[in-house]
Amino acid sequence: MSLGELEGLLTLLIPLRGFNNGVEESNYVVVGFPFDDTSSFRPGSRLAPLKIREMSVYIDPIGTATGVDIDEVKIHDLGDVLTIPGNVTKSLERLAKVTERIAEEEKKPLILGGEHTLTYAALSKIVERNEDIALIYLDAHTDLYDEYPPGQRISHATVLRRILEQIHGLEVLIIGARSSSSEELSFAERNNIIIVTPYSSLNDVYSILKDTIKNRQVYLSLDIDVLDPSIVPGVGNPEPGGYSYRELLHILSWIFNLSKAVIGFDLVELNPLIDPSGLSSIVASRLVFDLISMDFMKSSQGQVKLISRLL
Ligand SMILES: [Mn+2]
Repeated sequence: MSLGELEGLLTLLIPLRGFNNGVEESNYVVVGFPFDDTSSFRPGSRLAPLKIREMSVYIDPIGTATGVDIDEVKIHDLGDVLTIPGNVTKSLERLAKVTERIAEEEKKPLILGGEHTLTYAALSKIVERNEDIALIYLDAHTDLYDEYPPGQRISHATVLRRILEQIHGLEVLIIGARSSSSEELSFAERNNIIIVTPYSSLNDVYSILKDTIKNRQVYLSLDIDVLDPSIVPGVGNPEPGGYSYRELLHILSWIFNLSKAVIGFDLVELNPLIDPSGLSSIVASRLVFDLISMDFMKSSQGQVKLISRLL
């Protein structure tokens, strides 16, 4: 990848875990999108990419979910997109351009938000290069408002609606939602979108995932507020009743196993400003490692199998 083409669009203070693998040898390309211009409640997620990288230095390289040593995986950190605070359109255009370059090089993008609005820009470029994708959208919220707040068409509460308007024929499954509105639910009903709540049994989640993915390629969009706020209090719009970390990892492992491949991911909505203990940021960092580790396991061993005994 020629970084020259992206000159002026990126900045990097510290790379994830200090990884300095070259882009050519890496399968995974991390990029941050420090953007929270349309946060409806409590802004601060623009600081998440930096915080996730900071915490990534302090956690151990092997997570017991997969047993993969993250230090053995080739990961390149491109840095953060230089967003323009106050200019939503231009900031999203920049992310779209960066994502397009990553996709052109056939690398897997892992985008660190920032708020959920980024999925609109990133996914549009992924879809251009890959037909027949299922979008698995893990989120406490349904993000299907037409305008939120009224007058704002592009925001983290409207992002999924904008995606569905722009990308025709995209199969979407929302998992973990426990907060919505009648406006959003009637849109979902009109568009045959299935919304699975955390009160559904995990067996049912597996069946619905299987019926939705049908061995296709998947783009995985993970709002960290899908986890319970007792583990991740540092989010803009917390909702009780979320998944435990272990439940989430089981669900993620099924997504990897049921899909032909996961071709890109984003992790959004961590807000370090309301995370004084650092817990939420540490969970986000571990989740980045677990996502990459599961993808690495699927690519190298054919399936993800969570480890019940390490030794
Ligand atoms: Mn959310």
